[in-house]
Amino acid sequence: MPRASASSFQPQAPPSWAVDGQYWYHAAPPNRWVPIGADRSTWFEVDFGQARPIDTVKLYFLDDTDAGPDPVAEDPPMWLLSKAQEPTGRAAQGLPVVAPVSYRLMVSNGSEWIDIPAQQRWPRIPAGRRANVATFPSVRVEVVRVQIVSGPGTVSGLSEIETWGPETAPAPEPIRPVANLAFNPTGQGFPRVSASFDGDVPVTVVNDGESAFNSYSRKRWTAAGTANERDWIEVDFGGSRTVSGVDLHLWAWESRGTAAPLEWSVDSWNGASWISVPDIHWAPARPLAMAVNTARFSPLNTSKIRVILRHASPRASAVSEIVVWGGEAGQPR
Ligand SMILES: [Ca+2]
Ligand SMILES: [Ca+2]
Repeated sequence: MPRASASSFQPQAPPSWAVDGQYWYHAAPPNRWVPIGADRSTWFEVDFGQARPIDTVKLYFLDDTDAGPDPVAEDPPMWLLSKAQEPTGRAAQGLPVVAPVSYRLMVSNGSEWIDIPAQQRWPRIPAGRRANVATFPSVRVEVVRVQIVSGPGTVSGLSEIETWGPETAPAPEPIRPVANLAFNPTGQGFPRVSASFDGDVPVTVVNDGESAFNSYSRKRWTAAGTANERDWIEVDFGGSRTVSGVDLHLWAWESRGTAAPLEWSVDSWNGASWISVPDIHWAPARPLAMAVNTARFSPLNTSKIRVILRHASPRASAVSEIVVWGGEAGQPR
C-alpha cells in the first residue's frame, strides 16, 4: 500500500511505475504506466488501504511526440542510447503516446464513482511532460481513480501520480490486508519461497515487494549457471489460499547470460502432487524480460504454487518479483 492498478497495462509499463516516486518522460529506461491502447477510455487507481484526506492530485502525463528523447545520463551506454532513439513512444498497437484530451478525478461513494467536487485545475487542458495539478476542498478517500480519455488514434499514460493532503508523513498503516499473497518483506516465516537452483542472490528477493527492471540491480534471482532445462520457484503460503493470478516480473541482462524464458507455467499443490494449472490466460503471450508477465486463471484453493521457467538455453531465466493474487485478480494489476 498504496496500491496502484489500472484498466490495462503494457507489460513493460505496469501501474507500479506511476507510484514509484519518480517521474521522467523518456522511454528507456522506462518510468511509466501505459495502457494497452485497445480503448480510448481507461482508468488508473491508487488504493491507500484506508480512508485518507487529500486536497491535491498531480498527474505527470506522458508525451512522446517531442523530437528527441530526454538526455538519459551524461554518458549513457550505447544500448541505452539506441533504445532511447527507437520509436518507443508507440504502444503495442502502434499508437503514439500523448497527453489525454480529458480526465476525471473520481472517488467512490460506496456504490458508484463520482467526480471530486470543486476541482481547480492547472493547466486547464491536459498537458504532457509537466505536472497537471488539481486542487479541491479536502475529501476523505480510500481509493482515488483517474478516468482518462485519450484522443483518437493515440494512447495516454502516466509517469507519476501524486496525491497530497493535510496529514503528515508517514502514512498510517493500511487497515485492509495486503492483496499480494506472496508478499514477505522480512524473508522469515510464511509465505516462504524456495527454488530449484541457488542463484547468487537468495531467492527471498522475489517476494520482498520490490521490482527492479534495471540491469545493474542485484534485486533479482537468477538461474545463471543452472544445468537444468527448467527451473522452478515455489511460493508456500503456509495454509490454504484461493489463488487466481500470478504476476511474474522477469529480469534479464542479455549480454551477461540471462534472458526471458521460452515459456513459463504455473503448478499448484493438491495435497499429494503438483498439477498444472489449466486454462491460463497469458499476457503477454510470449515471455518478455524487464516486464510484468501475467497469468490469470479460475480461482483455485491451494497451499503452495510453483512457477516453472523453461530457459532460453544457454541463457538462464531471472526473476525480480512474483506477485500472487487472491480470488479477485480477474484483471491484470
Ligand atoms: Ca514514476
Ligand atoms: Ca523483488
